[in-house]
Amino acid sequence: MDYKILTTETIPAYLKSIDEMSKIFSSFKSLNIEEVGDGNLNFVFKVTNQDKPTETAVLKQAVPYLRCAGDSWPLSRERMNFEIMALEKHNELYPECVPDVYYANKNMSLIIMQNLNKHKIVRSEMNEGKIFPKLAEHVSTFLARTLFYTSDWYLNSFNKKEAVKKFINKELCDLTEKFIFTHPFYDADSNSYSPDLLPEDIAFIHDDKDLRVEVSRIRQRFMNNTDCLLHGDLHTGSIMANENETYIIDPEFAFYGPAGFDPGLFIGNMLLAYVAHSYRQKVLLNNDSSEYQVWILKTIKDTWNQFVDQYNALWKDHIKKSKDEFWNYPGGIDDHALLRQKEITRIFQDAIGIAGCVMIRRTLGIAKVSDIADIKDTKARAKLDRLALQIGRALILFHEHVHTIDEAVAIAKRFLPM
Ligand code: ADP
Ligand code: SR1
Ligand code: MG
Repeated sequence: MDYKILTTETIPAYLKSIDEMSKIFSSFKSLNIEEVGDGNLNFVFKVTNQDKPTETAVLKQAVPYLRCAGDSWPLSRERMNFEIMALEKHNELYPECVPDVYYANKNMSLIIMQNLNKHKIVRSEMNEGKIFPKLAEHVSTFLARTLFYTSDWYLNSFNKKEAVKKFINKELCDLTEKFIFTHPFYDADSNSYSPDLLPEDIAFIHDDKDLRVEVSRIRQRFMNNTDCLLHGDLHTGSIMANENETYIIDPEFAFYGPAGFDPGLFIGNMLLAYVAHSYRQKVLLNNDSSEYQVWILKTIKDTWNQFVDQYNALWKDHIKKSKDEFWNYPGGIDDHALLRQKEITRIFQDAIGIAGCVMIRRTLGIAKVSDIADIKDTKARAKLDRLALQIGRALILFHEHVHTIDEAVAIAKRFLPM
């Protein structure tokens, strides 16, 4: 079928025409279709058989433009091909935390997948002060498996290079290069600033030459380092969860890049939530304790530390099982520990620099986060923006000087004690 943009009206007939859908829906007569897309790029529909509500699915389709900017900003639909390929890989590596894909069609730039109707977007829930007890465990496992099993430490050189080629995601990498690593650091047209943020707050970032140097170095590593397959957009809006389960969705930015990128996005977004809760907790949730901020920082630390443990264990196990002749000598596995430690430190420092970029891009750049941007009191919002800028800048400038997650978190606490 040639590409057509689907609508709530045309979806039932389209689904009926697909053989695979008869496994999901026993009838197509009374489907309820609801557009629920709140992301920046695509359209997402929930489809439910009103006669049998357990028969349900989510249809996600890419349109040939950037949804949040409208059709004046063309963007090829190729992004859906990357989402399809990445979901397939993620499902192979960690099926418990990735939605089942029922059907995918590259011509139509769409996927039909499991409706995560028992799960909610983590960012929105965190805004309300909800705790996710398994978040660190699941996110760290996702990171360890996806970053290790797609890297040269595991794959043979030919397969790795084939995979890098398959995941050359030029357009979405270009968005990241512009919107995370470039525009927020000067007065670009695409930026937007919250109403009460003062010119000197913006100049604090835009006039800092050392910051431009460091950001350019981080962007250069992003553009040239093909460590492993990344999710590419692993923020708290790409995670759906409940108390027991966690799902990682929306990997259309997937590409081969530096291993620190995904952990850095996660840490940066969690730190934005930490900043937001210095206001949300007291004013919106009417709670004077800092318990929630404590949970956020603990989750950051647990995620990183559990990632390191699992990444190390996968790597060590692989070296043992593969009997890699390079390390296969008495004491070889102990010597290998030094390589693991140096490599993890490199990933960590990259992640901290990227977390800093995330905090600045979500404050001055085109795409905000609801944690802070939804706060109506513009004076309070500007205060949070200022904190995000201060913490983000410090993380970028000092990323090569921190060695533990506790040190990185201490930087955030220095600007914003609980
Ligand atoms: P975009 O690519 O535009 O960012 P997302 O993949 O982030 O789109 O999806 C947008 C929204 O659609 C999510 O925030 C979530 O509310 C909803 N959504 C996406 N996938 C699912 C799913 N499998 N089950 C339930 N809701 C989903
Ligand atoms: C204009 S695209 C803005 C952002 O939305 C996506 O979720 C990515 O984070 C991208 O940078
Ligand atoms: Mg999204």
